[in-house]
Amino acid sequence: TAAKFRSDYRAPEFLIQSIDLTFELDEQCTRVTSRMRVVPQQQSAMLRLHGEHLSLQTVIINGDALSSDEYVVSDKYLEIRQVPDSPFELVITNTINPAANTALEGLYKSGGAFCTQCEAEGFRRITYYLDRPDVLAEFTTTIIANKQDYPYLLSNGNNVEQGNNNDGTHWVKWHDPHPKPAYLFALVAGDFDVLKDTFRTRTGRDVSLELFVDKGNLKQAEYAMLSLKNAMRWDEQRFNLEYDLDIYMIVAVDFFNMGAMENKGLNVFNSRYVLADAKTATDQDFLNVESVIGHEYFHNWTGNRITCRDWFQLSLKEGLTVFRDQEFSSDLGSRSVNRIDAIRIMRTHQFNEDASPMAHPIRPDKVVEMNNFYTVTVYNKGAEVIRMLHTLLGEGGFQKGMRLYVERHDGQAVTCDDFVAAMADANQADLQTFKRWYSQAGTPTVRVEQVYDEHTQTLTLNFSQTTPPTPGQATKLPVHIPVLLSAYSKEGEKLTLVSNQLREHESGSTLFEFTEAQATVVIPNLPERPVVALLENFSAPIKLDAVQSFTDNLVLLSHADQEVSRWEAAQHIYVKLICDAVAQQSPLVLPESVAEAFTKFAQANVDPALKSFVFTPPTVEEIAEYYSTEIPLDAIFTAVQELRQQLAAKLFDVFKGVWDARNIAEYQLTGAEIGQRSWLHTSLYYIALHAPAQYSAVVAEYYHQADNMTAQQSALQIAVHLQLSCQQQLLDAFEKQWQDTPLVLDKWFAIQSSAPQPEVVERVAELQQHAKFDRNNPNRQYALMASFGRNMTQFHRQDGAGYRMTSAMIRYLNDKNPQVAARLVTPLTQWRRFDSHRQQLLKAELEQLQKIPNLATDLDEKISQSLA
Ligand code: BAL
Ligand code: ZN
Repeated sequence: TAAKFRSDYRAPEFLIQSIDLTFELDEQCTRVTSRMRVVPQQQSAMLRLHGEHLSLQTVIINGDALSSDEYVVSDKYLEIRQVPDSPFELVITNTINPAANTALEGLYKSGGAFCTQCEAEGFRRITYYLDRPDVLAEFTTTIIANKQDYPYLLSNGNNVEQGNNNDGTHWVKWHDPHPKPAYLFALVAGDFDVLKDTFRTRTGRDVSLELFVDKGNLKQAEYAMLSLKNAMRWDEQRFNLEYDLDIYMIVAVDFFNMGAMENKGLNVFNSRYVLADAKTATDQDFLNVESVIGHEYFHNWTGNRITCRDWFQLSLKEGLTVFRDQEFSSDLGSRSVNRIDAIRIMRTHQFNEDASPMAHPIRPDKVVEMNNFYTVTVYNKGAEVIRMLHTLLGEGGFQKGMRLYVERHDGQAVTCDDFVAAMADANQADLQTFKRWYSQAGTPTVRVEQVYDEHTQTLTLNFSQTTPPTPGQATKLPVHIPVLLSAYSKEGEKLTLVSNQLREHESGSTLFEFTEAQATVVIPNLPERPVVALLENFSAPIKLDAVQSFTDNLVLLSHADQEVSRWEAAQHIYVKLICDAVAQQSPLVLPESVAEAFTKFAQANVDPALKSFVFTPPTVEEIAEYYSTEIPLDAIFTAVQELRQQLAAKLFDVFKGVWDARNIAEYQLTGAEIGQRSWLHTSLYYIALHAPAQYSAVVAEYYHQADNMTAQQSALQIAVHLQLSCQQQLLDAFEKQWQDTPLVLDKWFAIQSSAPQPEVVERVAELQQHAKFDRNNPNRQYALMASFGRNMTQFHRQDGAGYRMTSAMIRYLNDKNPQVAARLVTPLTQWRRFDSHRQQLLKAELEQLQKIPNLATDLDEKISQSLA
């Protein structure tokens, strides 16, 4: 399949002013009638519409039916040879087969309901259209269906008319007054329970809120509704943005490739981001619901009102909206916890992608299959790029930029350049160098050398930056890096840093803007060598290469102002211990000084959530990113295990103290309680790791008395990942209790496939045969197979069994659901980074996959890129 290039963008030759759609819903044969007003933009006789997996029936222009020699239908397009050069009416009728749609793009069945997914290019599976985001039309949608099976018929905008027919069908007509691209179209038909509420906007308009869930699940929708109202209020208060329709609907479905979709006025959600109660959802699940509900709501302005000109600009809406949802969660909950979570995603998953054959800038230049670009790079690195703008401009400057962006571009389809221009113009800022973050792939490494001169009482910081080559980008330019830093005395007092190269920052840190390949920062008036916290709050998505002693890091762990900096200090210590053990091929030993300081920290009056993070060392996957070639996987695994064992042994009394002092009250979803639970479970993990025989029964008892899923899941995971003698008993109990609750059973699958033991490969193979493992349900695949793919040590087991099992599943999914298949192939594509034995096995597997007849473009792009 041919690649598309960003540089080839051309404005559309035709616009579609309005589209009036009628759906006669039927499982196997839904008829779609589309009446469009087409407006030619230039002299151009031929009109080419997108369309895939459709059966065309009729084409009518200005009332005249075309004969079949007046158009050409291929598997991708409908080309009408001759159309008028002034605005005309085009009516197209076609049929589709929703029941056969296992790819879950376009119109499909999820359980008993019809639903749609059109982003990025799914609308072309519904009808022939100009399926590109810069064609914005006013949509009217009429849905006709059997009333008994489908009492709710939903689409975007407002319900303007409805009625009954005398054949058992009924119909509803929806009108969306806001012109939108086709990817924001949605239709849902089914029978649901509905949770209703209202939200009064700041200008006093009442908006109806409706949340549709499977029958019997109403209670589990309450938290999502609360989160929606919080999101609506927050966007008014922090971003000055108000909702613009009279109704906002959310539908939860079980079969969904993504997390959720921001269709105008009618979000469709993967049920895992809607349904939550204490019995079935963990603390993290609740937080995820809040964040995804917020994310989709925030798209109403950043994505829907202002959309993307073309799909290369995806980060325009996604990076910005992730930034907005992160800020929402941080304003409502713990800012530090949210930041640490975001940093961990960057270091494990995004750094990995940036070092992979699919590395791409947040604004890609070349795309074969758009579905392959809904990535941690576009989303999470994209959000980090927005966060850097926020750091550089401050909250006030950033909001000024946002206001100008909305003022200039409301109702338009625009580019990342337009966004940066609004930020620059509103602040008279020069962001030319900054824009390289949009065009360069790869993770920059920033090296910092510190030299302290006692005589002049001066600290010199020598900065240098390099970005490694990535596919298609051999050489890189320096990027504009905001470096936040602070300094402390040995005793932990904060020092003031004054230099004309630095400025005070609203975060409490000092800001250095590093824009060249090299820079030297000289800071005078420091009577002693300071302890410096560098890249505070992960102020740029880079790898920091700076030598810092354990002693300095321990000062920061105990005294840094910001919790994130305290956590970072512990992480630096862990990384150094692990990498040194790997390099020296010697067992990892936790130095006494570190153990002592960690003990003090664990007993200090510190937020338990932070303690829990500090005692979570980096994963194997994260450490792997410190190696550019030939990842010493087995040695890293051993060192990480040794580190955990050392922590467990040397701090056993501390963890036991936390456990023994536990005070288990009734479950409450407050920040304080979440932090307490997390620290308690971390402590239980360590004592069970150190004394498994003694604590197996304790873990089992804790499991059985638990009244909430957070405790239940933690106990089960500890039992399984530490192979405690109670593990089978708990697995059986969990399975029995939750076999009919799919979202909870997913946890049971995921815990087993992410276990660190070698037998996990065989176990996953067995679980594929489990009666509840539905290969066509993306959530089941993500729980079992995607979790396994992230289990780096077992996925890469020496004998290649993990590779073979994964590629067999990819083979099955190739023509069933290519999007899911392409997600599973990612860990195979990184073959170049392993030893020659694994390289051979991986490469052979990829070469076999490449030969699949009718290989999906999603897979073809990733495999070809990897083997190139
Ligand atoms: N637009 C796809 C789903 C999301 O990012 O919200
Ligand atoms: Zn999004």
